[in-house]
Amino acid sequence: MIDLLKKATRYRRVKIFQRGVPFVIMVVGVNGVGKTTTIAKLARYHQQRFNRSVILAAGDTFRAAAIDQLQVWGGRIGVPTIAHQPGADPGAVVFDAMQAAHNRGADLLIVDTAGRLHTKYNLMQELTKIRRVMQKTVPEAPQEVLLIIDANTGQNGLRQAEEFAKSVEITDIALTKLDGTSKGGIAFAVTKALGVPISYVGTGETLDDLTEFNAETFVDGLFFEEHEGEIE
Ligand SMILES: Nc1nc2c(ncn2[C@@H]2O[C@H](COP(=O)(O)OP(=O)(O)OP(=O)(O)O)[C@@H](O)[C@H]2O)c(=O)[nH]1
Ligand SMILES: [Mg+2]
Repeated sequence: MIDLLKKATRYRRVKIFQRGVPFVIMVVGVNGVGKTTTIAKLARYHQQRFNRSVILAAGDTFRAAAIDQLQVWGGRIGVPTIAHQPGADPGAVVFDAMQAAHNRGADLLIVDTAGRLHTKYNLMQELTKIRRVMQKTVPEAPQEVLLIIDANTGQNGLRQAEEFAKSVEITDIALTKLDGTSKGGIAFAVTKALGVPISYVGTGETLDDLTEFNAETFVDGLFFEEHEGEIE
């Protein structure tokens, strides 16, 4: 088990940041898994750890609150958020954001997306379109497609992952809400099914609650919790 996680981590795609070319992270996942929060955490991580300039794109135009939420986070961490009106074409938002990233010489653009799985055909179309729009400005974009999975979703998380993998090539996974009751056992199933590494772990609602995934720490966590349970 641990070997599987380690192996996936080893084969994690090398991230190449080129000067003058924005690195684009497209964040996908179903409603409520923690996409927007993880975007803010990731932006902060890249700012603090690598001193990168970041721009956010409010590609989830489906709900007005989603746009506001991203803008609030952007304000808090001091990064610009490119947004249009609710209901606007996500492709248009992403196009503007790509231009902004390019013109301002941003190192990193992180794109929020809507996660409505019930309209699978639309989801597929939307993600494909967003990708195409990105590639008009940066042919290799999105360099990272980050699937967010809520650690509490169990087997359903696996189904979600497979569904998204049909629409877009997932490169990385972030497992959120590991601070809750779940130990994140779904990590094994998803890594195995998609052959994609878990890169980040979310452990809370604040900006600092994001860590790089470490297979050993993760597996230790699984057993430590079980052991505690036995004593009770
Ligand atoms: N405990 C905990 N809560 C989290 C974590 N990540 C996100 N949340 C919470 O989960 C809820 C949903 O997070 P969002 O970031 O809005 O999720 P989303 O995927 O953008 O949701 P939609 O935009 O509605 O699709 C919020 O209350 C977050 O604070 C985490 O790692 N731990
Ligand atoms: Mg959101």
